[in-house]
Amino acid sequence: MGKNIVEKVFEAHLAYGEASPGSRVGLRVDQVYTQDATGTMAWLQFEAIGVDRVKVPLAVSYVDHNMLQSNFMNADDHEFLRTSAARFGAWFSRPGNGISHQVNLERFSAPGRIALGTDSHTPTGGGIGMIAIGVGGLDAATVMAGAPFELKMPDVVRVRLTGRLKRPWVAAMDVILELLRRLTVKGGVGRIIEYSGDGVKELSVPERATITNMGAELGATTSIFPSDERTLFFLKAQNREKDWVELKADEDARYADTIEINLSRLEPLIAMPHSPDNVKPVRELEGLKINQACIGSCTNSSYMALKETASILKGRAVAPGVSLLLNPGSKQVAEMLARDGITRDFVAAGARVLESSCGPCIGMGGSPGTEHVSIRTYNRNFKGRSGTKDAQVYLANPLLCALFALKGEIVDPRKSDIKVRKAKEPASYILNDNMLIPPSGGRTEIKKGPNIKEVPLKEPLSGAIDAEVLLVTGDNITTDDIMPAGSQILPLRSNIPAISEYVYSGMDQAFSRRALEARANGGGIIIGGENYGQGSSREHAALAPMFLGIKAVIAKSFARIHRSNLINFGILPLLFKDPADYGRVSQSDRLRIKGVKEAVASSQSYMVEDLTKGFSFEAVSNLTEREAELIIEGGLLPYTRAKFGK
Ligand code: MIC
Ligand code: SF4
Repeated sequence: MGKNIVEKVFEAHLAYGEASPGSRVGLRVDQVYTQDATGTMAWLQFEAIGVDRVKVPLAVSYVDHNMLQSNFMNADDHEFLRTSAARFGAWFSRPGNGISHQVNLERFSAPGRIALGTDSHTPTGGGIGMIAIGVGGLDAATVMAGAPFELKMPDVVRVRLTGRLKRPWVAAMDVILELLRRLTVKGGVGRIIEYSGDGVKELSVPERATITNMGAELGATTSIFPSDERTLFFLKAQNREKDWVELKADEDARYADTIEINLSRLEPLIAMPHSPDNVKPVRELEGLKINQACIGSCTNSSYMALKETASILKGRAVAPGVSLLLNPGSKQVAEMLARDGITRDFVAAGARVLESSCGPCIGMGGSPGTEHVSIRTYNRNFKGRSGTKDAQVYLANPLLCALFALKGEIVDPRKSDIKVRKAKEPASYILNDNMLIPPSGGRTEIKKGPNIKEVPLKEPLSGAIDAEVLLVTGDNITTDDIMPAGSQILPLRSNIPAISEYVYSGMDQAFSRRALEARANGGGIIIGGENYGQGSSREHAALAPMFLGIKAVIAKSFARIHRSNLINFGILPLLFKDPADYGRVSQSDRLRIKGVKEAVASSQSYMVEDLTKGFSFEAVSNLTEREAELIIEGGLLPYTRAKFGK
């Protein structure tokens, strides 16, 4: 029987198990990369495991999120990351070198390999034919310490692309917006998206990477393109031809499902507040005034995309009342834009040029004003994520963002007299790796600033949970809701006691105070709806609740990375056996679950008594053997220490 690309790559990396949907597989990982906002914890955890040097062929520590230095904290973290990379044998990508996903695509990604990254947009590497999966910091740390990466083999869904992106104002971003429109933010859960069809060869690697990057918003484990002549062309242009291998599915490969998209028929699309799947054709929003346009980020920062965008801005001016920001994805891109006068076109039109970092995407500067409308080429528009609670954030391709910035409002681009000049894919990129520090001998002393605190540990699981419901949430709660980011909170990522004060602060100011009170009295429980914990890989959305004494989350369903993070920190993720029971539990109810340890170890079924209302309901956990062990031990750190540490 024929194999699809995912099966081929998984099989070539099997440490144990079988690459068939639904079974547990252990994978040998080729590359692990961290970014600073999740990386400080990952490297502290690596240190706590007690292994001398990283045990994967390639590890890279990037700095791209916490770039605003309004006090000592972020700069101290950068220094910690630099010295820990040197100590433990990782590459270090210095602040200014760019956003991890973009730099990794340019300088390290390779078809047929497996990479893990401590960021949910790691699947950007799927654009080059790499299985690239976003994980929590602790998962990355254990893999760097020598463990295989274990996961339940997802279903593989084929997206067959036909035609080509020939309509003006349509770009790669519209392909993924179309998929989000059809599948929603839950549509990819438990699945890997594999692209195929004649339309694939019409897309360059950077365009493919835009699509796989934002595939994270589908909830998919990852997305992958074949590796073909276009892949070879890109690798040659990066002087990495030797990393190329061909990768294609067999003719008779099998898929769980097939979705067809005709690229020739796509029209310009836009995601409306506050979810990337709230997609409409741009024409339906004609006339909406905008205050801000942001171009760049890890989603839409390729040299070609920005060159085409500059052709719209050239010789024109941004509308009064609109602030246009540019954050190029990497130093390589920024350097080429400068060399070719493209930065000049942006600046001349009135753009504010930011450094190569995440910036406004995560509220690290560039926050919109009160009730302002911001249109962005980024991948997420969750409420409040921009740093402004009542901002209205829309997502669209860079060509559209530039056009709207000039017009001051959303217009139907097809009626515009402005012509976009197509850019040719570069046959060579500027190769200047002077901000990438290779691994060194390992005698470096690790420097920790005063804001860097020890990783808290949880005690092993006890026999019963008797705790208070601290919050009942709706569907699609994001990790930005659970553990907000932004310029005030992000610098606290290496200080769990301090960052814990902000858990759920955007939704409920009093949450952490109530949780701490409950901690002294059995702890807390959170009730969630569908797709609980979607979005980022930040393990702080589990680690900080653990610190606040949360014992369990009972939800209708979980997002993959967040569920793993909960388990990694010893918080029990339970599912309502009957989703109708969700509506019966209220905030402040006292819940008791007896025999927890036995249920985790064997039946996976739990009788939850609502002591306040006097009824019981059933919950289940579907934990694998390893996950059950982790929960019992109090999380992955104590477990790994015992297994791999000194
Ligand atoms: C995001 O886009 O949400 C982030 C910020 O990059 C996160 C990582 C983090 O919270 O540090 C992600 O995507 O995983
Ligand atoms: Fe950075 Fe935004 Fe990309 Fe996350 S989505 S890595 S915050 S640019």
